[in-house]
Formats: sequence, structure tokens, C-alpha cells
Amino acid sequence: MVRHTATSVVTIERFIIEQEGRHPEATGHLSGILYDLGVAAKMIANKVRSAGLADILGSAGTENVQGETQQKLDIIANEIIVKAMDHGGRLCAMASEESEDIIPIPDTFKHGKYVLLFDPLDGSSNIDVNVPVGTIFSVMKKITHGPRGCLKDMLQPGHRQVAAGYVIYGSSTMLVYTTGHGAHGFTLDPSIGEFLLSHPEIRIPEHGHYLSVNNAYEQHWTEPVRALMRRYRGLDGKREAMSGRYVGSMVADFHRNLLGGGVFAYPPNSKNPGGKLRLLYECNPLSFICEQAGGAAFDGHTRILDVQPTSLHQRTAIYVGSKCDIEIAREMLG
Ligand code: AHM
Ligand code: MG
Repeated sequence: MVRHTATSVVTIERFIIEQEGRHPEATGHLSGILYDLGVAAKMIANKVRSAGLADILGSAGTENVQGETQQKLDIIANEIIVKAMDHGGRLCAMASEESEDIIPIPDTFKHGKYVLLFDPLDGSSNIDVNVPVGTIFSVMKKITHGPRGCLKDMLQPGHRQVAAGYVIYGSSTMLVYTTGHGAHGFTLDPSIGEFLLSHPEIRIPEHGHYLSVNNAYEQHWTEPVRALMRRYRGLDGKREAMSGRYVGSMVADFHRNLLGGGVFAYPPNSKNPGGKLRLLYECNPLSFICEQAGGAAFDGHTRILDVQPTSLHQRTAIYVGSKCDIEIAREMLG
């Protein structure tokens, strides 16, 4: 395999093709899916960049200059992904956090052997205040035998993902993905419109410095969760105190901790007793990436990637990040 350093100029397309070359049996379909997702990411990035201008360009927030009705950005992002992905002949169905049911591939297009699950714009409540948001995706192989993808194909445990990734629309746009051979990051060079390899083989530090959790829910946590958070904050004297960082956009919080080390936690609380975040669209893909980078992810009882999903929009608690810090959660909660 060709090894790249952060100083070689490698486009995401070339990197995907090189990775595919490691699998002589590969048909190129998974590579095609990843490439098309990169295109969708660039289109969404473009919309996110001008988000603050929507009211100026539209009239009274209802129509834009072309007379089209203004839509919320998460709906726009959802449509961009569906339209970029439905006709490639590689997918047999999709599921989105924004759509109640499975999104079928129209009969006019060829059906492929993969399903795609995605959160088109995670943290979208942050858009209005110019805080980073993201797109998260997960790809699985179809396991049923009919021509179309169905619910059973979607409800596979996370360890069966064949690819997963996220895009962060921050001060720069970055796409991070894994196909089970490490986690790799690409930064969009806006001047040439290409994602270039900027973070090859990401490794999350074994011990982290940052703790990302919404402390406002402390009163609603269980006592073991409170004790765990006290441990992370160094209040029980058993470890060095972590520093708090909570953006409220999971992708942004996760990304910081992936690169710098730390824990992102969304424990169950009395308002969200099963947790808030979605297993299939948010927790599975980010847990896969984290494990590929040397980290770990846990739901309070079980490794996230071993949870057998039972419904499309299932929620879960999550503790994800640096391996040794997640081990503490396992000891104190498991
Ligand atoms: P969303 O998918 O509706 O945007 O919600 C998910 C977001 C995450 O990005 C973030 O970590 C979490 O919700 C924040 O929730 P809270 O405001 O309860 O802390
Ligand atoms: Mg979300």
C-alpha cells in the first residue's frame, strides 16, 4: 500500500482508488459511494457557507430571488444527499434522520448491494449562530435477498458497517472516513474544489484532556453517571481534571476530541431515558471511526458497535473517545 504523509498532495478520489486496490475482489461500488458523498458534501458546504445570507437573498424569509420557497438547511442537505446518491446503481435503499421511513431507490435506477444511512445536518440548531455543523454517514451491505433494500438491511449492528464518515463544516470543511483500515481526514481546498488528504491515519490519544458533555442535565443523571463525571473533572481526586468543551454539535465535539483526545458523552437523563442521539445515524458511524483511530465507544452497558438495532430511529446513550477514558466509564457504569 502507498503510504502518504500530510505533505503529499493526494485528492480524496485518488486515495479512495488506492484503498480499493487493496481488495482485488472490489467492484468499485463502495468507492463510488464515497466519491459521490464527497460531491454531496461540497454542495452542502456551499449552502452552509451562505446560511446567514438566506434572509437577505430571499424575501421575508419565504422566497428567494428565483421565487423558490426557502427551505431549512437540514431539508436542503437531505435532498442534496438523496439526489447525489439515488441514481449511481450502488445503493438499494437509504435512511435519513430527516425521513420517517426508508428512502427507496426509484425503479428507474439500477439497484445496488449497499444501504446508506445518514444524518444530513447534525447540530442544525446551531446554524443560525454560526457554530460548526456536520453530516454523518454509514454504509452497510445488503443482507436480504429481494431486489430492494428493506428495514432488515438497515438494522444491522455497527460492527457490520463497511464504511462510515462525517463532514464538518467549520472554519474549513473536512471529511473524515473509514472503511475499516484506519480513519483518514481530508480538507476541502475551496480554490480548487477538491478534498485533499490532510490527516492520514488519525490516532486519538489514549488519555484525553477534553470532556464534552451537557452539564445542564446533571440533575437528571443517575448517580453512577454523576460519579463518572466527577471522576473526569478530577473532583474525586482519582485522576487529573479534564477541561470542559461542549459545542452542542456532536460532529464538532467529536472531531475536536478525535484529534486532541477526550470524551464525548451523552448519558441518559430523565428527559431522554434512552439517551438522545441516534444509534444508526450518529453513534454507529462515529464509534466506528473512533475505534479505527484507536479509541472506544460504549453505551453504558455494551460496546456501541455490538448493539443490535431494533428500530430505524433508535436512540442510545453514548460515551465515545480516548480508550483509557472510556475504560473508566466501563468500570464505573458497566
Ligand atoms: P440533531 O441531530 O437534531 O441536530 O441533534 C443532535 C445534536 C448533537 O449534534 C448534539 O451533540 C446534541 O444534539 C446536543 O443536544 P443537547 O442540546 O441536549 O445538549
Ligand atoms: Mg443529528
